[in-house]
Amino acid sequence: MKFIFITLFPELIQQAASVSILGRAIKQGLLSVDCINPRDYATDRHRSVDDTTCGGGAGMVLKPETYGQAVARARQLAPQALVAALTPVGEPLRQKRVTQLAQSGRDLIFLCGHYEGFDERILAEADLRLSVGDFVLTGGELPALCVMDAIARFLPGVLGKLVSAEEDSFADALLEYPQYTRPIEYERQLVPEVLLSGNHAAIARWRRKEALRSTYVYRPELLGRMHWQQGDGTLFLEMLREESEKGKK
Ligand code: 4GS
Repeated sequence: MKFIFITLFPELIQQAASVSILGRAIKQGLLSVDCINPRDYATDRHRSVDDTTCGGGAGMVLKPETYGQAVARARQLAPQALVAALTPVGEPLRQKRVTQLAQSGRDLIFLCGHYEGFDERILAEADLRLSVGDFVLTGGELPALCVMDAIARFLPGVLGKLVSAEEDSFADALLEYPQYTRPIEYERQLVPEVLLSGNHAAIARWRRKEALRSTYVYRPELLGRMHWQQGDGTLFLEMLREESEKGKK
């Protein structure tokens, strides 16, 4: 899969894409990362990519022409690509969209702004607008890297083992259960005994219950979206009873 970043800071993308799992995957040719700098299409003496805002007020706006030409170039390199703009106005990114984009097999062109907003006519080029959360960053590069990273995990060969269909947490909208490794005692805290029991059914039940607990405690709003499995009701009630016992102590 091809990822093309339209960005004023290609070095930020190239650095991030050069290490760890993504770095290795790119070396192996499992995905590719290219950058196109709108500044390369600026024509004036100062190579400007922004201008003052129509209607007045402080702040600058990214001009449409240079980004427009950069998108045109990106489309030449990846004619079937989807164009995604990173903006707080976009659809909040969730795992569902990530797997859908990975399965589509379409290349992606990311429109990254920096400091300032896009002229609305740049956004008209985008097939989708994505946000990584309700907060404001200095640029769209980190969000675009987040999107690529999340998709890359699903491309064949990128992770050691295939990502399972149920996929850690989130596929069924539950958080992960807590995990432990050795030592069995660390700073007077023990690994839960059941995990050392070798009883695989009991371990599976414990993990499911703790996933329900984490979600209930930390992200209760996710419970509304989760897929309930056979046996979840019992585990959930047990967990609720334990939590309310804790509250009494
Ligand atoms: C996000 C975000 C963002 C908005 C870019 C202000 C520079 C900045 N993009 N998810 N101008 N959150 N973009 O904060 O996607």
